Amino acid sequence: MEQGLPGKVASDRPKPNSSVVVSDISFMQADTDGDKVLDAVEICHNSKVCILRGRTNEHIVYSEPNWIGVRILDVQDTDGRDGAEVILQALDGEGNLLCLCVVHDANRTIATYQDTGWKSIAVHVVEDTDGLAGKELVLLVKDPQGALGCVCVVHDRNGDIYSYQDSGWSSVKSLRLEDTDGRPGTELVLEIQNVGDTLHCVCVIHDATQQVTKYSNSSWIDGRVVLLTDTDGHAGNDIVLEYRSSFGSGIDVIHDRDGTVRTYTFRGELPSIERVGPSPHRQGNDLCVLVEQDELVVLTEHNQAPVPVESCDLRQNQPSTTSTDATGQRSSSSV
Ligand SMILES: [Ca+2]
Ligand SMILES: [Ca+2]
Ligand SMILES: [Ca+2]
Ligand SMILES: [Ca+2]
Repeated sequence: MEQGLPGKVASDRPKPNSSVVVSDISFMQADTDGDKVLDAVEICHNSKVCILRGRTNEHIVYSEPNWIGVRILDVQDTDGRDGAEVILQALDGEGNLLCLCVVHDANRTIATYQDTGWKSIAVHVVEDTDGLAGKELVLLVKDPQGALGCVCVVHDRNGDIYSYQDSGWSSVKSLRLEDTDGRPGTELVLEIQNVGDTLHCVCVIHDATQQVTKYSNSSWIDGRVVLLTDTDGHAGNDIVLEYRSSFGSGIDVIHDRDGTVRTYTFRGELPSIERVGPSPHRQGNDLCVLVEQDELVVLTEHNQAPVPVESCDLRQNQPSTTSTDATGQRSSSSV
């Protein structure tokens, strides 16, 4: 935990089930100067970053005069060049954000990222989103009322910040990182709610091409992304959405690779996905789903309509490399 920081920092705490970077790192070892020898990174004097170079024992202090508090969020390669960068948030005496800063120890510089609109940010992940060397910083920026300002991606390799936003976006219910299009770079899969707290869209940010693909349906009352898995045998994970609508319920399988959606509708309450396993007909996984309380159906790309089955036993088709737990959800998937 950080030392001596004003209490306001606590409001930046992540909500459960979000993937906000929570590690307030007070000490860690990483090769920060790129010489392949571990260096020691720590918060020192409450508001400075100190690096002890492993090879030379040189002690280097990084700080700015107005930094009153500092949190180290992560240590990762963000510029694609040798050495891991130190990613930090610097705060003023009131706990307000001064900057998201990146210490490039290899060349002894600090890159500063800030914007007048960044009153509150949560750094969600450090991940390669653009398919180019170095990991990007993914931020959720909120206005003082807590409404979503933007999803911003900081490209430390060249200093570019891409801001993704839409007037209909009120809050982000979940943010997952998956390759959904089979092309370089990890996509950001967002469940976005409108002001009424109902599902506005599943929106996929393709940071590599700076494009946002919006999947929405006016009949949705409520919905949630339950699974990302490959259902069609093409590169990229497909997005499985359960929803309630004015007509009943349904499952949408979103193929972000080509922007198509396969919709299955049911009369009753929300269906429940019982198992996920390799399709006997083709590459990709089938979904076995309990619908209408007691009917089992398999959703397969092979058939347009759900296929009634007696049981969800897909075991004979499962390759030994796929780990599937008791609920049938692959452990590698974000559920
Ligand atoms: Ca080193
Ligand atoms: Ca680097
Ligand atoms: Ca990158
Ligand atoms: Ca991709």
